[in-house]
Amino acid sequence: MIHWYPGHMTKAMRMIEENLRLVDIIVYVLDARAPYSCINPNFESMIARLPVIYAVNKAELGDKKRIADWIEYLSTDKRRAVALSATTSKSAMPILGLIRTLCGEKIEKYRSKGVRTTIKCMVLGVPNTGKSTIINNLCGSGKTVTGNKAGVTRGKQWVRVNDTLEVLDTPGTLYPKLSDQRIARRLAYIGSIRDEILDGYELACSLAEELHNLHSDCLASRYKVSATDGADYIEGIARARGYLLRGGEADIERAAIALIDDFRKGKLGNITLDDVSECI
Ligand SMILES: Nc1nc2c(ncn2[C@@H]2O[C@H](COP(=O)(O)OP(=O)(O)OP(=O)(O)O)[C@@H](O)[C@H]2O)c(=O)[nH]1
Ligand SMILES: [Mg+2]
Repeated sequence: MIHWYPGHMTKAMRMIEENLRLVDIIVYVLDARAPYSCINPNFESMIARLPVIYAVNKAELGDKKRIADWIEYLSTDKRRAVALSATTSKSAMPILGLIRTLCGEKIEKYRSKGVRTTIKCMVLGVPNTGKSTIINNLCGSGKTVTGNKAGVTRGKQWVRVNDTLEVLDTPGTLYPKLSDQRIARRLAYIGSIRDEILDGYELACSLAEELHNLHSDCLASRYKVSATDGADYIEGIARARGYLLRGGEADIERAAIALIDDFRKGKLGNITLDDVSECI
């Protein structure tokens, strides 16, 4: 069972709830490799009254067609969705236009009174999806701390993006009951769950099986192995790479780390695991 809901997330959830009444709009950050798995069921009722922009981030690592399907699915009257790669300069800028559109009424109300208002935006999402990186991209500077592991941001941080926009960075949050273990595994593959609490070998076996079912050739072309179950793939990767222990036994722990790392870095191709027709 994969389960991760440390104390700092309980605190973060409380902070998020308290600050929701102060904000006009939500930027909800999803990882393009598993957008559906990044949707926290606990947020739905909390954010129902607010306009939402789904930022489908790390898009350069995902599958274009599947991302386009998610953008279409997530876009409604009060909600918009945009694909971006926040590590690329200015890639997050379309968010500013969407904020202006979705908060147009408030901006107009104040403008008609001759007052300039500041829109307040909360950035939400599971850990490691790129929330802080998106804020830095919008500001054009490193105002928030980012890092390639889950749980980098620990407290709230208001950041002024420009004269009319302030954004609140929040710690990545999961939910107490990760009862759907397929979702839990996908969150683990993308680095939203602390690696220290995961069984790397088990995780790599299930990733190999998911990849085999989705695009078996991505494993064959990178590692020159073919297999039908996860354990055989990991063993094959270890042998193909020469990861051997004394006595010639395959170093499956090392092969497991290599597979997960390659997936996270996009070395297995552009992959989006969640598919609209399968998830909804
Ligand atoms: N490849 C890729 N990496 C990205 C992108 N955006 C962010 N990252 C990387 O993803 C990692 C996590 O980014 P953060 O901005 O710290 O993520 P966060 O959502 O704030 O994470 P927490 O604060 O832990 O919840 C960092 O290593 C970023 O450089 C992107 O568009 N593409
Ligand atoms: Mg952060």
